Amino acid sequence: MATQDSPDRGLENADRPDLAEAGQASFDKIIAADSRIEPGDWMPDAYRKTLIRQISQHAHSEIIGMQPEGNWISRAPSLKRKAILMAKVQDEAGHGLYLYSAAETLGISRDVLNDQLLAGKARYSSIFNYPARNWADVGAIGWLVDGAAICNQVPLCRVSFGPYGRAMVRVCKEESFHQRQGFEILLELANGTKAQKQMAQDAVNSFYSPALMMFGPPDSDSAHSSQSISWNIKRFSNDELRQRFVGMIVEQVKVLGLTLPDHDIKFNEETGKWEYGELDWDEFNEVLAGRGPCNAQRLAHRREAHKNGAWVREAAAAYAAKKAKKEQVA
Ligand code: FAQ
Repeated sequence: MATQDSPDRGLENADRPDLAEAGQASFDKIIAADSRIEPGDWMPDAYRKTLIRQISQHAHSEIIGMQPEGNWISRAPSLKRKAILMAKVQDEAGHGLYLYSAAETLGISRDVLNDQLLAGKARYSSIFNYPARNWADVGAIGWLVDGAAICNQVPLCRVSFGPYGRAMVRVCKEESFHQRQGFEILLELANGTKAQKQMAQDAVNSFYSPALMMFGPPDSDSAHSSQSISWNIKRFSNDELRQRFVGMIVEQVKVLGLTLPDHDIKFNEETGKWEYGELDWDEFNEVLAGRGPCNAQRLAHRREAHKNGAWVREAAAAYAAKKAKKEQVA
């Protein structure tokens, strides 16, 4: 049983069966009114579990997602580009922190979540297991990866769980700047020499499919979608958001003077939906199984960074203890 001090306190309703009937009725009413569940409210165990799963995966994605671009801070082509990229990577650390905090309000500790990540037991977005090979890839990450993230996350501002939705509002504002910086990198390369334009095109070719796969498996294979939609966690299905994203980038790529590596993209007037070519879902499943191009490297790097940061955590804890003692005396 979870105790008040255990890291996963409050994860189950089993401790208070007397609250179940009234709690469920109140929860159903809040969801039906499209209003917000707050951390102190009764919620079904499965709702809490789903949110912890999604929010923690999202937080881990932000933290691991710092790596592909972080590698380029020291190699950015100018001081201005370096400053912009540093700000972006710092934002991602901040997003991870808001999200871990939102997950903590559900009764799980950040230490437990971090241990799950370091042990290789937690998921993070498939996209961050692809390499950033050159500066054009940094541009494609900003334009396509942050672009897909915005498309997925704007509806999450209206998620039924209060702390997650409020965190998303700020995250989305920052993601918009991230996407613009990526687009601008690609625009400059696309208007540069022939070789630079080719670099930009190669980067778009590499990141197009992995970015589309960020939205998750096709609806027919999405285990969690229908339940999450009924709880107002997801507002749209994976395929709906993927189609919306294709519609966005199909126009933006024209401004870049580049092309998308997919000849099957078209708007179907009858269904009102964007159609695109087959995606390689075997590749997606391989990445999810830990066998993508950079899975091992990303986790090894995170473990090393955690180890190297031990002295900072110890110093912060010692300072907090000293401060608390001082306040007690005063
Ligand atoms: N990668 O039933 P569904 C960013 C898993 S942040 C890995 O459809 P669901 C910012 C899924 O977990 C990017 N795993 O799942 C940035 C489940 O496995 P499980 C992160 C994936 O939850 C930019 C299974 O497949 N964003 O980019 C993926 O209903 C640049 C079945 O799937 C978020 O996390 C995937 N792509 O829908 C940072 C947004 N897709 O848990 C740095 C919040 C699916 O049963 C640099 N999350 N899976 O073992 C969501 O909106 C949802 O969780 C989905 C998946 C849409 C990702």
